[in-house]
Amino acid sequence: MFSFDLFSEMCRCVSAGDPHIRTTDGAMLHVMGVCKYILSELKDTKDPCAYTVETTTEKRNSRPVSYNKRVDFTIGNVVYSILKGSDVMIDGQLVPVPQNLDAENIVITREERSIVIRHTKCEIDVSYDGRHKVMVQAPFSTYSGRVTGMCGNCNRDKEDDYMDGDGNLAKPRALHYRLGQNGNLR
Ligand SMILES: [Ca+2]
Repeated sequence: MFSFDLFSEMCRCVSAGDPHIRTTDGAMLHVMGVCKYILSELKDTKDPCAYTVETTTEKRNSRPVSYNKRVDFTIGNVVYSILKGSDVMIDGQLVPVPQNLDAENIVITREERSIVIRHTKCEIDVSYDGRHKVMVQAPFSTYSGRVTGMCGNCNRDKEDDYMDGDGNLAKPRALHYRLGQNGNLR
């Protein structure tokens, strides 16, 4: 039932392709609409490691699906963005890579094809290859059961990752989310 051998100490989620999301608990979600949505979030405002990772998708060519075109990682009231083509912005301003921001505990590097934004204190990694693949990784010990968003709650139960926008459990096999402009799924 469980399949976390490789990443048992991490909550790890990938959104790739057109896009398919493999949640932290191993569920597969298929998101085809064009919108901005919350991939992963810890909302606890008292926790300095609270964060939000949002992705924005776009149509490409005439295909009836969509692709990740941008990821926004918000932590400590700063928004770190990776754009299609791998440009990086901090609070909306383009910045060169690499960046080592000691005060913010942020390191931004290029690793192979991807840009990786790492919060060193909270141990959160957010990466985007500038084309379609977004990855979020955070420690299981800190975030298990506390996070929300398309990536699921990282409680090692994949069945409860199939939630619709109202928090109702959807049938896994029937789950092909088609989101509208405001289809913000949590
Ligand atoms: Ca779960």
